Amino acid sequence: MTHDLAIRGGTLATATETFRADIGIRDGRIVTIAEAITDAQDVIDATGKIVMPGGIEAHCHIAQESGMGVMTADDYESGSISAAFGGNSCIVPFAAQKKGQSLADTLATYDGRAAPKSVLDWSYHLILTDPTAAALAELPDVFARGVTSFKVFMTYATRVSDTQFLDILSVAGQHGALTMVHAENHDMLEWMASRMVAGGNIAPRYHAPSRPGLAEEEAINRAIALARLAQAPIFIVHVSTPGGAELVARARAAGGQVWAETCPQYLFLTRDDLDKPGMEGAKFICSPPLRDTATQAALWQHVQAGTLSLVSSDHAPYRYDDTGKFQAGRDVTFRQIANGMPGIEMRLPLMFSEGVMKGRISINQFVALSSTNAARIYGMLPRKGTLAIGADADIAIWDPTQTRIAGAMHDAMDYNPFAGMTVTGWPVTVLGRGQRIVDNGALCVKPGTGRFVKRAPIDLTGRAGQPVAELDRANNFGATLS
Ligand code: DUC
Ligand code: ZN
Ligand code: ZN
Repeated sequence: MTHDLAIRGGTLATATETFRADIGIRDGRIVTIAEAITDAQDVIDATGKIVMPGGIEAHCHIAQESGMGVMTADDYESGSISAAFGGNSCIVPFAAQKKGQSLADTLATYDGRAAPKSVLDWSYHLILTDPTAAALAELPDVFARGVTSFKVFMTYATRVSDTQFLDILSVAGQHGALTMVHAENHDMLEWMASRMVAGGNIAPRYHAPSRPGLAEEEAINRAIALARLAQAPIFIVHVSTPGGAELVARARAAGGQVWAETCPQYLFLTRDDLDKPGMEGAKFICSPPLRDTATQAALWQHVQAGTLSLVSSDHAPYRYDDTGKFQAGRDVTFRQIANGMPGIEMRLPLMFSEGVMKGRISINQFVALSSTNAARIYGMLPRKGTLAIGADADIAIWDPTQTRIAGAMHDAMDYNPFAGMTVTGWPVTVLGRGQRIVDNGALCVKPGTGRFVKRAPIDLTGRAGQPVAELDRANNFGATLS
């Protein structure tokens, strides 16, 4: 049996083991894992390198208009290329419904943006901003297409009411789909931001105190309660507070169908980064906002303990110019500045360097946080997210000795919020379905190489969920709930 490609001499790392083996690839899939593979047409020498499943970037905004109507700087070409240079072999950005838009039209719009351009395999999470009865009736078709996760907002003009949230959770839950949520209490944010601005506190740095951690904690608590009542799984995106993470930990310890992530910006940056001269702080405006070093330490503990299943970039690229951050002008309050920062290429090198190299997490935890858990939660295992016979040969080969100082990335951005940081360990080769996407600093494929990934429902095995007494006919006088 010959192989199209063999990766030889490397140390393999999965979410559970680290071992020495060669990998043999045929027709884009892993077909052999053996001590030595000698019959391959093409060979990559991975001696001294770590061979891992390619990263899955499951929270990124690409070719998407924000709630304020600002288009991201990255399209699927630059976004996927930047992701690949950062060690990823698959991306799951958002397809955002506009008010009045059908879900079929929403997905068709994003297919048109992704298919001709993505160098990586991709899927979408659907953002539901207009959950009308007609839109909810379309959800089964969306699941059938393999889009098995949805995002809703508890803040912004695109927020859903608690009733709408319950309806979405309920329909999603019936189909095994996962509802993702941006959890911040809208009214608390509005009240604080108006007081800030009324008091003349308009510089970018006031973005942070205008969005108190308490607003996140309140919303996470409510989101978990709503999901419990709807008996549906939920995923809390970009957790930025110790209190929020503790609520997730508590629900999970009780068997709740609750998952969550944090992002590098909450582990590596603080609100002091917002306090730069002039408007420089605008580069660090993201929501939830940057917090403090005590928060960083607490979030690391939750990463280590497994409360937080993923560390995702929340890549939301708006340039430091009038196409992005300053689309409403420069003479504005922090409230008019576009919300979000880039990070799709830095996520994994930062986590490797600060996590694995500094002994905060094992290499296997790194693989879980960067790839395997995303594949499990978003219905892509065992095809993606692991090194196993039959899996897509989506592989990242890392040089653990390479040290770089973070600078310009391959995205379409004009700044890198992590610029100047020293990172040790860098992905040198990334394969997508056995094909070299990036190799030693060079892009090896044309736009459009990626394929849409049809995803399965979330695997709820081992998470029984938390009961609600009033849903039990023994406790509700035998009521029938329709
Ligand atoms: N939420 C996100 O998930 N990304 C960018 C901005 C936001 O509020
Ligand atoms: Zn969000
Ligand atoms: Zn986001």
